[in-house]
Amino acid sequence: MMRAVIFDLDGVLVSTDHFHYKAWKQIADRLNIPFDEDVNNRLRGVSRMESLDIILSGASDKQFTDDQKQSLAEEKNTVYRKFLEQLSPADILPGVTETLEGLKVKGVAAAVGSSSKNARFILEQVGLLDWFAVIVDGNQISRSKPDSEVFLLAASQLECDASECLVVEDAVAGVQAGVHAGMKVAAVGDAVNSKEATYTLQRIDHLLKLI
Ligand code: B16
Ligand code: MG
Repeated sequence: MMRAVIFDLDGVLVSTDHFHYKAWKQIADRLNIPFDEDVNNRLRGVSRMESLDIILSGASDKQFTDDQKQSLAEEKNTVYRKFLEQLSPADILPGVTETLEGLKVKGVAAAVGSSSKNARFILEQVGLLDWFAVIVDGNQISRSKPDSEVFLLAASQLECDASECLVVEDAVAGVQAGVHAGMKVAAVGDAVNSKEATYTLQRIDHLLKLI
């Protein structure tokens, strides 16, 4: 029996990838490193520092110290946080509120499992914070998706077994993280082509039929 749904945040509940893109683009352009939507897609579900490493791998002729990388990541986050200030309830993705309402009616717990250190701020900005019994984000984990840590920690805080949790993910790395955790995974958005997902959802509220 499914007792909890653990939602990824970015790309599932709210989409902030255009803000990630604009913030990273400023830095990549200044450093003369190629950066486009394809590279940006590879950053989905991946931590900030690992995202920076992926971007910097496009400049194999340049070397960066750890301090320089730290400061580039901080610079990106400052620009990104400024964009996040524009978020409002209008940015909640279609079907999300109906899905959360449906889960509440069925008595199924809702949680968030996100790689983002800004997850709480984003949820607060769009007014979704109170819907979730548990929120595990990038501040509480040491290993990024596709590692299972974020989802296993959420399950443990929910006091649920992994087999009682369904993960909803938009990133291939996130689908893998859910599978590694021993959970069923519903793929939405960019992840629908993942062969590893248990279910593929054209609309997030269709998950109510799976519970
Ligand atoms: P931050 P998710 C992820 O969120 C994003 O998909 C990914 O692009 C980003 O690099 C990562 O959070 C870290 O974000 O810089 O805010 O800590 O999809 O796991 O909710
Ligand atoms: Mg995501």
